[in-house]
Amino acid sequence: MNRRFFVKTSAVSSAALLIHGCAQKATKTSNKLNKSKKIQAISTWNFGVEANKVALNELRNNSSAINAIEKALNTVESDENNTSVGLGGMPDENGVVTLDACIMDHEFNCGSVCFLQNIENPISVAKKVMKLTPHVMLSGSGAYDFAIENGFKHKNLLTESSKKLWLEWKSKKEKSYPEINHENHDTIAMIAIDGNGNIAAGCTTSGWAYKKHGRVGDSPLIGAGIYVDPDVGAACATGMGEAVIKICGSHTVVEQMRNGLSPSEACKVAIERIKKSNKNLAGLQVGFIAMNIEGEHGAHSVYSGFEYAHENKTNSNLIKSSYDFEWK
Ligand code: SD4
Repeated sequence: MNRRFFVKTSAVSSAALLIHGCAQKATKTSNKLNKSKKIQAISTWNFGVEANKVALNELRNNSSAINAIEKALNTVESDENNTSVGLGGMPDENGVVTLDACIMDHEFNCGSVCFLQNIENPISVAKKVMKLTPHVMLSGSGAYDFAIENGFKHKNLLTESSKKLWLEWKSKKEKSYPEINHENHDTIAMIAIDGNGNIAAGCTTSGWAYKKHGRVGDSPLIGAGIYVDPDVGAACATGMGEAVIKICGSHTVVEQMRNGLSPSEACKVAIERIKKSNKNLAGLQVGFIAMNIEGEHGAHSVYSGFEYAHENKTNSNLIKSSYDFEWK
């Protein structure tokens, strides 16, 4: 292992563990937001800054949180320069772009697609699954057929530049997976609160570059990639999906907030579980973002390098997540 691990102790981390180990505060049951905290969005990585602008524009025009998230994530999916989501996303080991996405509103309605191919905007297909079917998740060719039936267009998502990189990777004798961190930040996940104080979340990705054909990550899994509880708040994950699935990551974060932890403290508890459940943490980056129904937000990641964007009516910020280990 050629990484230097050192623990970054912080007031937040000790407070989180102290609070977690001691008496837990009463469950929050009110979903009434202080008016000044209404209308805001957080999203993963630096491409979240532009996505949040789209979401805030929608929210200012009285859009619901879930519709604002869909519009915002569509712009990232359709940006071919972004090599980790939708069009131009990095393909799997066979050179096939396969997409995972899910969305959830403030009434436990949710929809999801996984292993979807040749459809540019999987988050919108996920929303249609939620609205038009009695199901939560459609996969592969079934998800594709459903999308086509509902007016989505077939599109080749493998751009020339992604194809070139994939061919270079394929020609190497020693194949390694690109590390998931700031150089290769897959997945946009977003949480938004609308003018009625309703909270929602969504997530969309082309997943781990050069993954095995057929591999599905955490991003389409309700409870792993995202989770929303209208009495508590919402959380989203990014990073190595296998590790997030093992601990039902986003649900874990929301449950910690239910027990009285702040969003960043709750994310830190989930990262502790990631660390406990994986013997080898080399290169295993996972980050969580969370927002409670009071509009407080936070994040925590295994390694440095994770950041999230926040935007409300007056401010737009890219915030460095707290973390446990220095990257490299
Ligand atoms: C996955 N969680 O497919 C996604 C990838 C990701 O930053 O978020 N990378 O496992």
